[in-house]
Amino acid sequence: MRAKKLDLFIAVLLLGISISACGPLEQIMAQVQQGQATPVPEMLTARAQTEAVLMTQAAYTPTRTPTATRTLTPTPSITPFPQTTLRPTITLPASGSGGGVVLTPIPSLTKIPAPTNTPRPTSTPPCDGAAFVADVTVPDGTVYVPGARFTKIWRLKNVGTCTWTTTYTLSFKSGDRMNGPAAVPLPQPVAPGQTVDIPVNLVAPLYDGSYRGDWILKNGSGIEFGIGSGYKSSVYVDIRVSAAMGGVLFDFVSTACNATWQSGASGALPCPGKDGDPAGFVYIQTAPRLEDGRIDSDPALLTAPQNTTDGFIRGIYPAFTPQIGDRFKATIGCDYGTSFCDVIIQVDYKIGNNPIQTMYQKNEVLDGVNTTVNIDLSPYAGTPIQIILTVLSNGPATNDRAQWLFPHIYRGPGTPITPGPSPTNTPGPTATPTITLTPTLTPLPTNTLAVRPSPTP
Ligand SMILES: [Ca+2]
Ligand SMILES: [Ca+2]
Repeated sequence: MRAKKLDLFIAVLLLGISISACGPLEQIMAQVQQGQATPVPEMLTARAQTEAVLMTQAAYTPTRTPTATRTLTPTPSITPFPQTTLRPTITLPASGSGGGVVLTPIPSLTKIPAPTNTPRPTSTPPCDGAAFVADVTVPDGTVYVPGARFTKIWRLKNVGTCTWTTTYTLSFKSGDRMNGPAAVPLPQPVAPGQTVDIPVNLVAPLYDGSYRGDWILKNGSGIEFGIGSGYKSSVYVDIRVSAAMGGVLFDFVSTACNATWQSGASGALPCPGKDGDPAGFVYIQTAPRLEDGRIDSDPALLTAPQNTTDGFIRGIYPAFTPQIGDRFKATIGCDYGTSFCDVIIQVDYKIGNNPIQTMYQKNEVLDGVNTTVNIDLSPYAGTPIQIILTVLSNGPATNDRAQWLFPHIYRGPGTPITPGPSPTNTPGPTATPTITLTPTLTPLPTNTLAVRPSPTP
């Protein structure tokens, strides 16, 4: 129907044009009349109708038939192709099926950069604002053996308008503290635009896993600020601990109060003890100063024998079963600043209810020199032994203050190692000077000492 009406309309139009212009149709019609052409029936019909229209034109004004409102067949709205999400797991059939479909794998998810690494510049820098520059040490994911000591250093830039004084700190905020301090002061003032390296001494946890600690800057008033958007983000240290690499198996400092401390005085000594206690005392030094005046980042045990001639102090630790290759390590000496010190330092041990025996001994005086202890425990492999840290006053006990810098048992990585030099991958920075290496494999007879406490006080 529509088509016919449209044809008619077109024909009328054409006729209209041809009538006024005496166009080709008129000529054709003339030819038809002269028998020179055969009329197309529709043409004739059209003409007749056109004439009818023309004749009635005078009768009424042609209401211009509103051009048939073109009802557009609603073209199907273009539905956007559903976004084909190609999962990496889609397995395409082997080629040859002729499909020729090439699935472009979605680019792997881009890791959103950690907030700490994207300092966002703002137009108006605040008084206190920082930007992360670099991990100077310990890049993310660094693997450590359990108990390893390491120093994390962040390089940060002052992008604020205020100078960071040394009252500013980098403070622990959240996550795993890794034996770190609550806060470290900035090592030097940092003017706007300058960078600073901020070191923090940390200890890897004792169990396998991933660990992260977040740290934030604080100004002199204790107000936190950081890096990134709004200068609110912390910086972090991110490590992994793997015992497969070996590590510190026994820390005699952090477990000091698990030991039983005794001297010639009656009863067990308190732990930690009180400096100056005439019965003898033990406590932990967190930033010990060695005989040469140097401050070490490892903790130490300060031990003083009972203040009497031939006094002693000893700490009997819980039993431990060494494996071949395990080593007892420590640095020993006298406490810095002691006016006089003359002690005998011993590593003793006890198996079951047997008498105490000595595996190592060394006379220490305050001479500016410390001694490195490195004992192979292989002779005791498979046997539960109680290691005993002992200090004898070697005569008068006045000012006898003995220092044990980070005594611990170290196990090398991988398969058991044969007795020999200590593994080269000692965890953490070796801050202790190697003065003398004393691998005393043969336990010394206990009766070589003129002065020695009786095993049963
Ligand atoms: Ca002495
Ligand atoms: Ca010394």
